[in-house]
Amino acid sequence: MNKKNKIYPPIMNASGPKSITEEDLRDVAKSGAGAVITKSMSHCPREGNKKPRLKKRLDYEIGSLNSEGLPNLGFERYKEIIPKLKEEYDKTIIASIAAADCEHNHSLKEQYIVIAEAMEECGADRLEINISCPNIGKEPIGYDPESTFDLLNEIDSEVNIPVGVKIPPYNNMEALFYEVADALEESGIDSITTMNSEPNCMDIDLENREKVIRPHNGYGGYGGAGIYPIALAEVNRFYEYFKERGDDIKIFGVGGIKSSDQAIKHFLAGADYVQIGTSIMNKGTGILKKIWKDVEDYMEDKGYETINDLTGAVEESRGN
Ligand code: RRO
Repeated sequence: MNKKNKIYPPIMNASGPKSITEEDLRDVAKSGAGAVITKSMSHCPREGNKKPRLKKRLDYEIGSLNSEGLPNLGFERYKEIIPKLKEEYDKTIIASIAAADCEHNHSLKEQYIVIAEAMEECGADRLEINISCPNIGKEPIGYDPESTFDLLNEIDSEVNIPVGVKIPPYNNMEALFYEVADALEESGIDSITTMNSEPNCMDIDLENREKVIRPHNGYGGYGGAGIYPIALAEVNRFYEYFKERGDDIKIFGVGGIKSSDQAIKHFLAGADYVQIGTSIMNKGTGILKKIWKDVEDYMEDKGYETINDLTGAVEESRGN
């Protein structure tokens, strides 16, 4: 469905760090972000997994590890916060939606739909449907092409705002990549956000010989610097796939962006927008303005007039 909404500047926080509380969201809204995205919200409020569940800086600054377990205020609370943000800041608001077992009778699909409708009603400009959380105990929907199609197609037909989806990495799953890409294309969605954290990763504290996080036997989602080459390839693979088929599905690139260099590479690989998670968590929302300024300087220097000219401009290696 064609329900366009342009975001400028095309840089924002990633759902997760700095996006749970009203204060977090105001902090992003006041920054250089072109859009504000919420932490994925569920039907019921959730406390999340037992701590320690987050290691913000892994050794050698190679990224972060988390098994947060979807802590959030529950959709009813975001329904109150979003209209305030809309009124006070001139920013696109993206509601990230997930589903998890809680004390009521809705199926996971019903939860997504109830929340999606509530978000449209309260003025969210876009949705990002999270089907890739690595930390709530079940195989993410994003690894099942049929359920992915079914869920997204239904949500897209229920709301009149653009529907995006946040997907997991498919880096070593060639056949699944094509099945999911087909499902996404056929579902009618507006955009994809690639990628969520790399699932089932681990680190050890050498001093006390303990795993650094506690839930799920110490395995969690890896984000930040080290996933950047994986994310870049995911962005590029989807970009090329959609381009070849003539699809206008927009791409939000996320994974390992620390400075303008990585942001520019995400755009060159095919991203229309970029999101930043781990670096915002570690350095604050002020980095958004700085990164975007450096991207603009690069564009001016290289003679790119708009970000559209940069998106997907990477060329094959000439072997130099
Ligand atoms: O809250 C989390 O554990 C979490 C989520 Br919902 C997600 O989508 N990705 C992630 O790395 N952590």
